[in-house]
Amino acid sequence: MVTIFGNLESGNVHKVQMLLHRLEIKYRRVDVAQPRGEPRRAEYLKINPIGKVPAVMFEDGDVLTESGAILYYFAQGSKLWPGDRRAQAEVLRWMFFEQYSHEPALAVMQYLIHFADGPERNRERLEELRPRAANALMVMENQLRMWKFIAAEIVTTADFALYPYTAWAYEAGVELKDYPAIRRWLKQIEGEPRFLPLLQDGAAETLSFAEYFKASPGLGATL
Ligand SMILES: N[C@@H](CCC(=O)N[C@@H](CS)C(=O)NCC(=O)O)C(=O)O
Repeated sequence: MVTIFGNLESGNVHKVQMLLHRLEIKYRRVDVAQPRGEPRRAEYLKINPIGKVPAVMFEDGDVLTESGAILYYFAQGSKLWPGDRRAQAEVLRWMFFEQYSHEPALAVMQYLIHFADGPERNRERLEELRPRAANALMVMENQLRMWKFIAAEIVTTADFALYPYTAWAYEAGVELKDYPAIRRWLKQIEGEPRFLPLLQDGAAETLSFAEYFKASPGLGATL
């Protein structure tokens, strides 16, 4: 079985869980949580030297990291990844947008408010990120006024990439009332088959950090 490393509070992890759940791929999850500093622990750095979640480990011990690369890998051959080269580039365009312009504003704001030292101590950084988040959301809003989904008229991997931190915008201190097309799009995704709500675990089995690493101390070891 594939193993995914990451916690439920991470949107980057959730997008991978959403996709695996949608595609009915059975997996187990090891709870590696940023608020507890676990991605930076020596045991986990052997799996992902960059110290971030998500990572996935295949049964042979091969590891793949970066949520976008993981989505790409699993979506191949499904309807979530288009066959046409130009359409594929469009999906990638939005996935790169998510990683460079959207997630670095919305995910960081959410983290600063809920998991770091709190909004008061991070006021300056939050003020700096707020216009960037608004800009990213406006770009999405304009696209979604014309298109049903973000990269096509049907749901694609790019929608999975963008869903979690957009749906969590209120946790980043951003209201979506001025973004009606985004609100419509969120509802559409929530109405997709086998939709996995935020904070819900889709894993067949879940292990704590301690349980997994006690049993698998070496790189590539599987239970
Ligand atoms: N580009 C990476 C970003 C992953 C990322 O930033 N993960 C956060 C949790 S959402 C993390 O593990 N942070 C741990 C840390 O920075 O200490 C991806 O999309 O997979």
